[in-house]
Amino acid sequence: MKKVLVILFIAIFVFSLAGCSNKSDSDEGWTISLEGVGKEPIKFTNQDAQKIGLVTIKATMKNKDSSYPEQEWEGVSLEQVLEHYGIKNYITVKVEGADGSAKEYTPDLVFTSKALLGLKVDGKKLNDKAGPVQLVVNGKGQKWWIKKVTKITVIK
Ligand SMILES: Nc1nc2c(c(=O)[nH]1)N[C@H]1C(S)=C(S)[C@@H](COP(=O)(O)O)O[C@H]1N2
Ligand SMILES: [Mo]
Repeated sequence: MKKVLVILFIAIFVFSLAGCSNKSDSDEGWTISLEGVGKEPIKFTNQDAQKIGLVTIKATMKNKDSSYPEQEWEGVSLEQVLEHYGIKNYITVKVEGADGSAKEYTPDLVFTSKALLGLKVDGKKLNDKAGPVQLVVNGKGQKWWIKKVTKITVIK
């Protein structure tokens, strides 16, 4: 009986280790509600982001004295996300954070700013205040960089 227990414990230990090692940073689970596309909200997950493909861009936050350094952001292109769901024409796309704070972005801004659902900055996961997903809006001021993105609404 003792032997069985020992083997059981070893098995549980080994399985839990395997579970941990399988999880890479970018596998961290998150869901963003994508609304205004179909009748029901779409659950856009980290797995969907991987499917569309992650990109890396250099981005700077605009500042009056332009003293913000350029950062390397990894994430999924907002434009590609919308294209993935068949959205070509829209008036604006609204991006909202967990606190309910939101901004609207025109297709032109999405394109020129290379807007990204950012997952990593300079190779590091985002902190709890901003992550797991922060909108990256290259060249725009920090009020546009919505933290803790939870909802995206397409306004057609
Ligand atoms: N979710 C969310 N993101 C946000 C905001 C907010 O209120 N909620 N404010 C924006 C503005 S106006 C600023 S100045 C920065 C502030 O980030 P900080 O609170 O980490 O300094 O976040 C931007 N992103
Ligand atoms: Mo701000």
